[in-house]
Amino acid sequence: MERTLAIIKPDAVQRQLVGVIISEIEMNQFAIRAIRTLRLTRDQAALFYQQHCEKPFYESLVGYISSGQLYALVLERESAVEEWRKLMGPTNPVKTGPLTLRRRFALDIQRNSVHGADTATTAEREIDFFFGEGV
Ligand code: IDP
Ligand code: MG
Repeated sequence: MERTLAIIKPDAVQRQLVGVIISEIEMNQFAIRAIRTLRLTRDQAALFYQQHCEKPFYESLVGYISSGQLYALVLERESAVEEWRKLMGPTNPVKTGPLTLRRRFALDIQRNSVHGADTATTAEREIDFFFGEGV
């Protein structure tokens, strides 16, 4: 069993897609081990995405992810990191291929509805960020 950190991003929360996304999570054999809703401050958002601080879209990304309520979730299953990324689909919502969450719900490359950690190590760091140690 492996854990990953998922986020239902503000664009999806605002469009009331939390329920359908959680249904997809449960239908794909993930166990929800923790869940919380919160709004990040700008400083917290800047810290969460600090790996992207050199990118041209960084300021805009920080503004967007701190623009409203989000849901952070700890998901557990076999190969959770890879399986959640597969269910989310590529960063840029494409028009063809499997019907991923991002293909179904993303508005554009930035407002792409869901986040997933990229490795098991990153997942544990992101779980600490949202839930503190002990989760
Ligand atoms: P990921 O979320 O698929 O892991 P990353 O490259 O880690 O993608 O980027 C983090 C987030 O930054 C993306 O989910 C998206 O919201 C935003 N983002 C990535 N690339 C761009 C871009 O080219 N323009 C605007 N926003 C972007
Ligand atoms: Mg990433």
